[in-house]
Amino acid sequence: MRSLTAFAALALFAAPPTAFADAHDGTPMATASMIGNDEEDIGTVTLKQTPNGVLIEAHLTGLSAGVHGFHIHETGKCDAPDFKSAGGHFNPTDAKHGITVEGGPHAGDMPNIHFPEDGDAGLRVEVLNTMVSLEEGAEGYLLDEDGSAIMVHSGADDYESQPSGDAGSRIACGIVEMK
Ligand SMILES: [Cu+2]
Ligand SMILES: [Zn+2]
Repeated sequence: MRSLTAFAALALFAAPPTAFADAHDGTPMATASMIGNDEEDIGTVTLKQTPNGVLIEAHLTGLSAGVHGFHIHETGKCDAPDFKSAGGHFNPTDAKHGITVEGGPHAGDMPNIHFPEDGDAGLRVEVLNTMVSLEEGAEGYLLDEDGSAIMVHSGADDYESQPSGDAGSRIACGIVEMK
């Protein structure tokens, strides 16, 4: 009886990795819980690996109406209120900032998001980032030693100013975490 119990315990130990792979269909996924400057909930960002990049879907609430810079920053640390702890833009290839710039963009540069005037229902955004990866060892791996963070800014990224698009202060931040 004693040895049977031991066997059952071993089988349980072996189970979790399989269950994890099944639950996610083998596709690496990550999430970022977004917080504002007062650590309030600003919504969620999910990241899903595809053969062609990482599909990023944001559901954001409680932002001011207008255009906001939307980036991936280089460190997975969101210390309110200023979120400076997240460092600069995620930039493993030492590129220049900006979608419209020769020699750009940073891997973490993404198009601006537009929060509506009547934004009670929040905002949903989907964007494919072809320069980052959730696969360990791949170029642009987001979950490297110091991780990475999703960031929303007070103003628009002008897509050209160095080093970060003159997008104003950081108003929402979320640490990218493996799901
Ligand atoms: Cu940013
Ligand atoms: Zn940038």
